[in-house]
Amino acid sequence: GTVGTLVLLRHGQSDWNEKNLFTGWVDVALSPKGEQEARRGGELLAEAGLLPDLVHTSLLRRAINTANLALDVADRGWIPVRRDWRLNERHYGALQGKDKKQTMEEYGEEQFQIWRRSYDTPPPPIDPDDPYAQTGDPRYADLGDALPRTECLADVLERLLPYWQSAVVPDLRAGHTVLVAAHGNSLRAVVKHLDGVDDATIAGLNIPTGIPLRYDLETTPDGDLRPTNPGGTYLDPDAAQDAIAAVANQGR
Ligand code: DG2
Repeated sequence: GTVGTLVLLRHGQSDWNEKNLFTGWVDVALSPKGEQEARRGGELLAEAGLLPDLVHTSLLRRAINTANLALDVADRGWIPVRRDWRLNERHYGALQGKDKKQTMEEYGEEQFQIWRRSYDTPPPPIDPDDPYAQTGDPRYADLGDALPRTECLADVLERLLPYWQSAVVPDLRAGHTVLVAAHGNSLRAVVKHLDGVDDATIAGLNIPTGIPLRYDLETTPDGDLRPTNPGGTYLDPDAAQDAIAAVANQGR
């Protein structure tokens, strides 16, 4: 039968989304437009009567603050929260802090798209002394030598799934409405897993900022969770269409 309801929410526009810079694990703030998108996300939740019982976020302020703004508008700011680095954005390696358009011009469109969207080719690793590396950041102290220096989407899936299975799935199986506030590429990993998207097709799938994506889940005969609405349902489908195209065209 039907179990819980999952709501995926990519954070609103960040300062570096606005400036068109590769971000990854750099902890940038929401832009004023991003804060507005987050509040709009909360309105959409309230209008749909889709009220989260629990929220999971990454350790990055753009996701944390998006969840707070959206939930406050929906009068759900009081629900329990869990945060984990495993929901962080994909680590963008040496590209962190670089301009997307300049990178495309310097390395060519093909290499640029491989770095952004290939399933298993990571960008070059970041130097631990780079100002945009996370060396010494106390929130990652537990990772020690496992602190990523770059990641491809396959790496994100590998580190995200243990948290997914141990923390998010139990909340869904308990019948809750679960909000996951995260990032373009960490949410692409979730969608790939949930919808069983193949490695080539996932390259063409983009997640817009600030628009809640709803999945109703049921248990398969094997005991896994699968969506009754494959691909999910955006709460504002028209806005989602335009925003998805904008993400796909970044750098051009
Ligand atoms: C963006 C995604 O991540 O960039 O790291 O630059 O969702 O945290 O803003 P987010 C980044 P693209 O992979 O779409 O270039």
